[in-house]
Amino acid sequence: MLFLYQDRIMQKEEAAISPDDRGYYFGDGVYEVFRIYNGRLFEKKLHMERLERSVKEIRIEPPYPLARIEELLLHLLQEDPVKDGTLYMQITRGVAPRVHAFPDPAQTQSVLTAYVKPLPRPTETLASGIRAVTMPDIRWLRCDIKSLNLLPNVLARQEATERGAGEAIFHRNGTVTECSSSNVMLVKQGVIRTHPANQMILHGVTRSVVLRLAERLGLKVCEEAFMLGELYEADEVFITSTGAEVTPVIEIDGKKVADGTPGTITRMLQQAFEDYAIKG
Ligand code: DCS
Repeated sequence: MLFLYQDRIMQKEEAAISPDDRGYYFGDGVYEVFRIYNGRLFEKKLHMERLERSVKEIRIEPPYPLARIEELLLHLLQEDPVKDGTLYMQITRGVAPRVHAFPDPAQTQSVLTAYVKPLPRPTETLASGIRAVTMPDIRWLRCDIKSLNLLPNVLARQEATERGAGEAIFHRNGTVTECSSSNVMLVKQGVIRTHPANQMILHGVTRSVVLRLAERLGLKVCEEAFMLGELYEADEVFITSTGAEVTPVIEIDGKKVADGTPGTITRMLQQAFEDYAIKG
């Protein structure tokens, strides 16, 4: 497997990541997961813009200008082509002795790594939907930054898995935010509702694509938070993410969503997403 380390492509086994990397000590870094459809990076611009925001917000100076980073990622994909897959990339604050405060920028360079991985589309769960469980959102208050610190997300997804569910839906005092690695939307009386893109959620690329497609289809969209009770009472619920696309949620905390089958608007959005992303 090929691996991008700074501006060099190597075999993954050859990459030597320092134990003093601040990503390893503190999760002091940011990441992106791009979807690859038909050998091309999907919504590259939105991912690059989010990356730019993430590094800015945590005050990391990327090792190269972002335009150069984009070139490096494209070059990696050229060297390691896949039809359907993902490109994972991260930037950490770099290598320095373990001290909480930032290292001297004159002596430290941030570290860029990336790789490409084949990943088929999740056809089974797209068709059948998934079960979800709800959990308190115990994350920090800057969930809009795509940081490497994912421990609450990891614990939540593990608990969901142990409870036989495919995703954990987070709430803060009953207000639904998003999920462990996806955004969540409901449909009630024909209106699509999802948490506004503020500091409490990650501004998902798939979320924004789906909202755009919904509007194009003439569907009503409302970016206002909703409560757990409204989630249970929804006509339809679905999650969106780079990996999950538009995946129906058919059961929450052991209770069926409506009749327990994927909803009509969810199906429309899945189709619109497929037409837009895959058939192009
Ligand atoms: N919310 C959280 C907490 C996420 O981690 C993700 C993506 C999303 C929402 C959806 O965002 P995108 O639509 O831009 O994918 N999580 C990435 C991850 O960690 N693996 O795959 C996607």
